Amino acid sequence: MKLYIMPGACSLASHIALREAGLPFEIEKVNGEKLTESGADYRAINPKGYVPALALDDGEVLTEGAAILQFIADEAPAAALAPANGTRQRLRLQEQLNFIASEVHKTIGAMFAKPEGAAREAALAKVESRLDMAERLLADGRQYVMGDAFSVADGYLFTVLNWTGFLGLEIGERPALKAFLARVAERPKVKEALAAEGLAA
Ligand SMILES: N[C@@H](CCC(=O)N[C@@H](CS)C(=O)NCC(=O)O)C(=O)O
Repeated sequence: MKLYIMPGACSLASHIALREAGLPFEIEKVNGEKLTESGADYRAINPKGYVPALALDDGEVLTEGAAILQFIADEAPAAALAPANGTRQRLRLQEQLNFIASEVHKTIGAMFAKPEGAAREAALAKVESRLDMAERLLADGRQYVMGDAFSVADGYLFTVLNWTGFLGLEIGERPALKAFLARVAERPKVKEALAAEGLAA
């Protein structure tokens, strides 16, 4: 398998999942001109042009982080990174992955475009409300998004919350989120993934 990434982007969640799963994989970086490290046209590999994409050993290319994360979890059942397919808990994982993708990822990600004036105020208000939602989710004392066991959702939430540091945004008075970020950052496989992408938590 080969995972296409941009360092620190949402593809970091898939990278963390691959390491937590203990699966063999390669990484290839994609640059802003949509060229891979080896000089290939990334759009010929993933016509969507964005990361992540996972090239499977059978030649298929899987896109969309939430699908890639579940594929990785299902390839390594012993790592218990997702509840079993067909269960209510799997549905709950999908609920959280969709929340992270559409509400947290896209809301914080929008700040990289550096909106100004009223647009910035509106975008910031949305970020604050999504951070509040994530704080409420974790505030019942659970260690991770799905409870007390790490799942693929945690690497994803960690990745997108980590962007607040690059953006100069404050997590603020949200103790559960702060503790969650510190807890995930301490995981050896997360440290490995960050180091491999040239990042620190
Ligand atoms: N819907 C996609 C969104 C992926 C996405 O937003 N990728 C960003 C990095 S976090 C990207 O590659 N942006 C560059 C671009 O869109 O050209 C998913 O959930 O995987």
